[in-house]
Amino acid sequence: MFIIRWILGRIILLLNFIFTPAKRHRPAAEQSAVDSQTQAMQLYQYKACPFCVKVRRVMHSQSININTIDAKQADHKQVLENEGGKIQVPCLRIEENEKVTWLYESSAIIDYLNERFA
Ligand SMILES: N[C@@H](CCC(=O)N[C@@H](CS)C(=O)NCC(=O)O)C(=O)O
Repeated sequence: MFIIRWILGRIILLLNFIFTPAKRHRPAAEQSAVDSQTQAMQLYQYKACPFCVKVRRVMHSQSININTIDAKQADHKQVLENEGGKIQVPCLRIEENEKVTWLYESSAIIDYLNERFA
């Protein structure tokens, strides 16, 4: 089972690489405004998870630069479970006005990013 999942994961990464979407180019000032907002965000994810790849593709195509956190690492997984509420990726951690929101579900994350930055 592990080996099948591993192979599928590599195929997803390969296809993602081959069909990398074009990147949006914003004027420098606009991009820097977006970057300053996304500094307060972190994407908890697995490298080869198809739902995470889906979110990363939107981030790439919209030039949304969000720090990614490898939730396979025990310490990060613990934080995700303790603070987010469950171990499921992708999960977007958003820190705003000293309030932290953990947004689960790839479609909800994509809708949120599109609404804010697309
Ligand atoms: N409906 C969710 C599905 C996410 C999902 O199933 N993620 C898997 C990884 S591909 C997961 O987090 N599994 C829990 C685990 O690996 O512990 C979404 O679209 O984000």
